[in-house]
Amino acid sequence: MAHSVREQILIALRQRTWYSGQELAETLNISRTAIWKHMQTLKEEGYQIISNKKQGYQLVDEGDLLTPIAIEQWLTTARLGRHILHFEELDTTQRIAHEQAQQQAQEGTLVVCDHQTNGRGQLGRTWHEAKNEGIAMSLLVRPDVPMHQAGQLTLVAGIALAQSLRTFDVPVTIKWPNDILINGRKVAGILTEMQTEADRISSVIIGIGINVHHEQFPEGIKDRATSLVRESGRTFRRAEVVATFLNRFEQLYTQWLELGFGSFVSEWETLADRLHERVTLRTRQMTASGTLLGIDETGTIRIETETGETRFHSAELIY
Ligand code: BT5
Repeated sequence: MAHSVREQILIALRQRTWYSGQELAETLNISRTAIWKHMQTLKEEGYQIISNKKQGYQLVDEGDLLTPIAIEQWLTTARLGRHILHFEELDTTQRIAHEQAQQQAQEGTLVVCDHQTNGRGQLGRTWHEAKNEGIAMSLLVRPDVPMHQAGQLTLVAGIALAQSLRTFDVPVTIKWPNDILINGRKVAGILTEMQTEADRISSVIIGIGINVHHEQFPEGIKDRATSLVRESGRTFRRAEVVATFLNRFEQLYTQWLELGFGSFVSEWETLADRLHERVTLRTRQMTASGTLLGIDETGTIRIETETGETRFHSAELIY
């Protein structure tokens, strides 16, 4: 991907403590005045850059930006996240990702935003976002698999998200199928939506919302929601969290395409919340209680009820 001038300036500034304006101007083949103007814009965007006449410019802190260049510095993927669309404010990243999918955007296109005003959950529910506090992102993939397997991507993304958050020492677990919890409270949610053509998958949009800096949540979710900062007390850079997820997800996505979902069952179970505990589950038709046994090689949940092992393809755990 070609870098903009500002991105090239940042890449240069990251390489050493001081960079003189003259040297930057020569390297990028633009005037010193142009360099100065780009520096002002970068500062307005949130980059902390100091300067003095003798030494030039120094990048002191990159802030907590979700810009492509901020994400890219942590990215080791080959395909995923190599085309990033960043918005300061948006109704929902899912809408833009669907549009991108229809416009033949490449696999791995990522839509991120700092303030999502109308975030979507499953079944018409909403996802709460506070400006610059969390991560709202939608990833476009185009898996060549039968349609009925697309839902497994929710579980694969959940494993990748849980594993990547654990690398930050946060004790997350997965509540089947799409919630990531810390100490029983929801820290992230996943919404997978599919576009089809005839009877084939043309794209899958994996939407992920992660609470990062939130100290408080609105009425209605405040007893059930939490954030990475609240549970760990440490600081996070959202761009690093996004890239760490993408790095992991690319590996697991490839594994899923090559080996199928069966290869994830035991890993999922090690991350599962309330494994071997009693849970209650609701489907459209009924409510059932029993011991959570795990999942099968298609991603279906397995519960030991009074009548024996029962598998549910589409249901919701209630707790
Ligand atoms: C989800 O739905 O958990 C999927 C959330 C996906 C959000 C991402 S953000 C990027 C992309 N763009 C979108 O528009 N959406 C995706 P569900 O399992 O239906 O859970 C929704 C329920 O979680 C709500 O009804 C609330 O009870 C609760 N909830 C809402 N916001 C929350 C938050 N920030 N933290 C924890 N719980 C929340």
